[in-house]
Amino acid sequence: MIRSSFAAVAIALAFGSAPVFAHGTENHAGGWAFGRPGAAKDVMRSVRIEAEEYNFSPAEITVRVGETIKFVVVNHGKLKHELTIGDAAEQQAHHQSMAEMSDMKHDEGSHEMPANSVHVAPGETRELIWTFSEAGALIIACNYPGHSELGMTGSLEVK
Ligand SMILES: [Cu+2]
Repeated sequence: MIRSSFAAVAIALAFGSAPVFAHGTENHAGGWAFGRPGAAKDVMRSVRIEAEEYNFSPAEITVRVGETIKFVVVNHGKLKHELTIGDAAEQQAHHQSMAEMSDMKHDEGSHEMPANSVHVAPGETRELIWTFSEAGALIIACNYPGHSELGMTGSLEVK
């Protein structure tokens, strides 16, 4: 618990965001400040993201305000990975919630993944559709414990 808190703070610091101790946008019923889950019929383009231990490629993505993007996440690694879209506070909140769960719970799928995340098993390809409503500097991250610290993060700029 202490370790994961430090890790989350490290992520927030690494991305130069403030405030470090802000609570994430956990009130998902009220939506996300940076956008919303998109519909397949609204997809304007796809962005393919390759995941492996421990990086995303590309790690720098730029989208435009108003765009609905289909992220196609391919896991070439030997471990499960996930991709979460969010601001620093959102990433910190999800990082902590995943750190508090056992692997067994991940496997059972008992953890309800928020709509801004997608889990991808080794060899699988999964999609995440998102509509970006506001300009800003977002982050993509894999929040499996330890992964973002080892490099599974990237920048997602909304222009
Ligand atoms: Cu990962």
